[in-house]
Amino acid sequence: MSVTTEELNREMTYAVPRRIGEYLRPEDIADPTLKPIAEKISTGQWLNFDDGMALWNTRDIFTLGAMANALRQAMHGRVAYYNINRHINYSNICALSCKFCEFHRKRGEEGSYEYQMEDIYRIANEAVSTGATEIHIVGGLHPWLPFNWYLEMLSGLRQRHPQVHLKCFTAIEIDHLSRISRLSYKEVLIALREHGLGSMPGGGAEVFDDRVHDEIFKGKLRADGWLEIHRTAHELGIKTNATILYGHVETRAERVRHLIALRELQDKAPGFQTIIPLSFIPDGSELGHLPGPTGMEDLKMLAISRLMLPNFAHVKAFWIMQTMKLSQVSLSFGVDDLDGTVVWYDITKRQGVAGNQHQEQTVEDIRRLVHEAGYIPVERDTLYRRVIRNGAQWHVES
Ligand code: V47
Repeated sequence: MSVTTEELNREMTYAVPRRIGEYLRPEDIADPTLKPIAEKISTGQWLNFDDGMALWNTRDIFTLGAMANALRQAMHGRVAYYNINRHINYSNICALSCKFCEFHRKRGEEGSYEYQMEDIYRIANEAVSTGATEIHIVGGLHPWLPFNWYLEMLSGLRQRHPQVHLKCFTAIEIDHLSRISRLSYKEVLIALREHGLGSMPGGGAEVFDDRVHDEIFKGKLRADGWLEIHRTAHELGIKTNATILYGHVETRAERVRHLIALRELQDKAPGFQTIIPLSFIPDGSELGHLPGPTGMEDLKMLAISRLMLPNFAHVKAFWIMQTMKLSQVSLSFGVDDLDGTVVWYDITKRQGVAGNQHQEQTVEDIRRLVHEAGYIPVERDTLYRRVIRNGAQWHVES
């Protein structure tokens, strides 16, 4: 099934926001507790903490979905974005031992690994030869790699592949680089950008709450540090993403407060592109006894993220965590972006899946499931510009 240019152009008019009311009729709101919230959404008002809690407490998943979908459609029409990307997790050796994380290892521990520069360049070459427009690089807090190693990696990649966008390092890694280089956050970010950094991913935010922090990721950068690094990046004109890791020991109230903190930073220092709610995968972690979020909880989290963050352009379902089937359904629950082809992913692995680091979606599959859900697949680059392909060549729409 292919999309006509006319169809695409019609859908791409989302740049001029449509009226949310066109998509949300008062008679569609079945749960009366949601009526005042629907009114606020239709009139462009921001939702407060109590509204966020009411959204969590409703059992009316369809109305919640319809409200999130109304906002999604007003912003993006029926466009659903994906990209051709490759994740590189350069090492799992990490000074931290977060309880939710299955990825981290200590030096010499079974399963620890560290890529050589040549490995990284080889993977990047493979990715570019299969059409990747983005390389997403994150790793553990490596105890002995010097700051120059990171700069060399970026400049080596930029030299080899000038067209490819390098989305690298969570705020946790930026804090680590600042400590080992004795440079400020601003100086670290400027140096990384000079060597090829294009933007920052949203990882490491977890849940902005001291209780949760001390219980399951003690020792990691706290909320204020994470927010300060993203603010600094935005002030330098570096785009970033944001995440929330949900479905472990946090409460629903803590989730709502996390989203409000992100919204406030975006208001004061805009620069976030996308919120990515990360569904906790317990397998293999110290929290392996927890059940992890259900499908209902996943859909609610995605829809509530859309509704609480009207000043974020995009909501992404990261299919590695929400699964591809639920991500498809989530396109009608506020989600407009499905991340990308990924290929290899080391940070989370589901048990019982053979060769479980190989986690790849083909472009054909992504496009097929987007079509089937009634949306129009649009390949984007990291900065959400449409990618136009002509054989092996590609450029972005200006
Ligand atoms: O920071 C770790 C999370 C994050 C688990 O910016 C876990 O485009 C679930 O941030 N279950 C890394 N999540 C991934 C990430 C990301 C992914 C895709 C796109 C983007 C983007 C960012 O994964 C970590 C941590 O919060 N994580 N362990 C787990 N067991």
